[in-house]
Amino acid sequence: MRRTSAIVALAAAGLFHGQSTAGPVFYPTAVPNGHWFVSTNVDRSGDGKFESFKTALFTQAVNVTYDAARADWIADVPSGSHGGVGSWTFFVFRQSFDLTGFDSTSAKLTIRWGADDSGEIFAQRGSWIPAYTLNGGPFIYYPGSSPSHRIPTYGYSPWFTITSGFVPGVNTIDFYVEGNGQTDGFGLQVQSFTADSCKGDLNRDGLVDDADFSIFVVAYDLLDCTDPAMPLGCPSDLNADTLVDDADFSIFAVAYDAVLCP
Ligand SMILES: [Ca+2]
Ligand SMILES: [Ca+2]
Ligand SMILES: [Ca+2]
Repeated sequence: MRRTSAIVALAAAGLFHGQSTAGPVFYPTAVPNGHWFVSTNVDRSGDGKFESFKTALFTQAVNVTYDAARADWIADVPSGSHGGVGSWTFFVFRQSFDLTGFDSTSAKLTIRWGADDSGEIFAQRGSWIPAYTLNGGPFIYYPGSSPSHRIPTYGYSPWFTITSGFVPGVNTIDFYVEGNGQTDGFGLQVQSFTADSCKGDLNRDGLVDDADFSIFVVAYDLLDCTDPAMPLGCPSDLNADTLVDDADFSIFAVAYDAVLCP
């Protein structure tokens, strides 16, 4: 019992200092509420046109209900339909997520996704190839699809990992999908999302400043990461050698000088 109590106490101490070792959070489309939003524009003359996508009409996205195999997909309405084939429907599916307290240059997001329609230019499916853009960066096509080799996107792609294009603080990813007006939508699943902690940002507020220094000096005085008073995970041990000493202070000083997390 004593051992259990000690572990609980250590965990509580760690949480109190904001030193949770949890990674950043990105939501699959299975849980759209509060996380996934969609800007929808129906334009019968807009087939395949980038200009037809609007980013000023965002509403809460909802799970579609027309196909049990797509229970975790989303659209602006449960039917995913807007007047039938030929009512080209331009969706921008958006999620914003927060990397505050993390080193954005180390972020790795592993996902897979699918979209209806596929831009295959037959059977009146529309001609836009589904693609995403992270923080306004280049558009990245559905895996394996390109203007010269258009493939169906109606099921989940292979898993792939996004390792660049992240920025400090709040990030935004947009998926551009053109539906043909009938049973349209978008699905995304998440395998993992990881990022290193921002070195020196011990209270995880996106800055390395005096508040962090106050936390660091306490750990520096304790020195040994195995000291029961040390916060869980010994986050002030910036070079991971089980001691909080001058070597860590040197690293801390560099981050403190930069103030903003990378
Ligand atoms: Ca469709
Ligand atoms: Ca901080
Ligand atoms: Ca150390």
